[in-house]
Amino acid sequence: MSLEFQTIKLENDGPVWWLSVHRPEALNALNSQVLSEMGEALRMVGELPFESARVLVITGSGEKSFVAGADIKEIAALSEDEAVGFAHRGQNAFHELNLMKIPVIAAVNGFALGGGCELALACDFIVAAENAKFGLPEVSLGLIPGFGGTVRLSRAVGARRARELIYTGDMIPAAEAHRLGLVNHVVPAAELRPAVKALAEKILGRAPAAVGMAKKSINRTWDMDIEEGQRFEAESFAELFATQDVREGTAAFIEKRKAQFKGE
Ligand code: CO8
Repeated sequence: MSLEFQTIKLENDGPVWWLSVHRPEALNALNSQVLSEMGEALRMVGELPFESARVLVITGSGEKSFVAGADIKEIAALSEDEAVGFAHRGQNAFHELNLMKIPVIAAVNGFALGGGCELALACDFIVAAENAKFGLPEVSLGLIPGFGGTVRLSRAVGARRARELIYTGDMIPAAEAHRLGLVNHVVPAAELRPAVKALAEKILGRAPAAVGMAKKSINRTWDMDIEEGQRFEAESFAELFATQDVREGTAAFIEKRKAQFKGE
C-alpha cells in the first residue's frame, strides 16, 4: 500500500511502515506542509490494527540528508504568534510518535540538524548511517530548538552534554553521537535499510500488545518517582494478562516451541 503525499512518502513492507521526508530541493527541511502531511500519515498508521502496522520507520529521502531542520526560509518571516503556532505544530506531530502504540525507529541517513535532530530524538531509538551528522545549530540562527530539542536531548545524553551541543550548535558525526548514547547503532550507509529492517523483524516476532505496553510504560513513567512509576508498571503488566498472547507466549515456552502471537 502506498498513499500519495507531496512532501513525504509513506509506504509499507507488510506491517512495517516507512515514512520518508521528501523535499530533495531543501535537504528534506520541515515546512508547514511536511508537518501537516506527517501528522495525517501518523494518524492513519496509528489507527491501523496491529496486524497491519507493527513498526514505523522515519527516514529522509535521498542519501545526503535525513532532515536538515525546520525550513529556515519559512521561519525567517514568522511573527512571535506565528512562531508559537509553528513550534506547537512540530511539537504535536513529534509527540504523536511517542503516543503511538507501535515502536518508531529513526533511520538517520545524513544530516539530522535542528528540527531533524529533534525528529530523530522523538523516535523510540535511532539507527544511523556512518555519514549521518547530528546537531542543534539553532543558536547560530538566533533561535533555540523549538520542536522539543531542549527537552529531549538532555534526557537522551544528559544535561551537560546537551548544554554543550546546544550552546555551541556543533555538528557531530554518527560515531560521536553513538558514543554519547544518542544513537543505538551506526552502520555503513548501504546497510542502513537492511539493518533497520532486521531490527523491525525482530520486534515483529514479539507480542504486539506487550511491545506497545512496554513503550507506554517507558514513556509514561519517565517523570514519575520510583513508587508511582512501579505502580503504573504493575498495572500495565497486569493488563496484559487479559490478552491471549500472554497465554500463548508462556505456553510456547513451556512446550518448547515458537510462540504464534495474534495481537489479542
Ligand atoms: N531550511 C531551508 N532550506 C534548507 C535547509 C533548511 N533547514 N537546509 C538546507 N536547505 C537548502 C539550501 O538552502 C539549499 O537550497 P538552494 O540550493 O536553493 O540554495 C539546499 O537545501 C542544499 O543545501 P546546501 O547547498 O546548503 O548544502 P550543503 O551540502 O552545502 O550544506 C548543510 C548542507 C550543512 C545541512 C546546510 O544546508 C545547512 O547548514 N542547513 C541548515 C541547517 C540548520 O541550520 N538547521 C536548523 C534549522 S532551524 C530549526 O530546525 C529550528 C527547529 C525549531 C523550529 C521552531 C519554529 C518556531
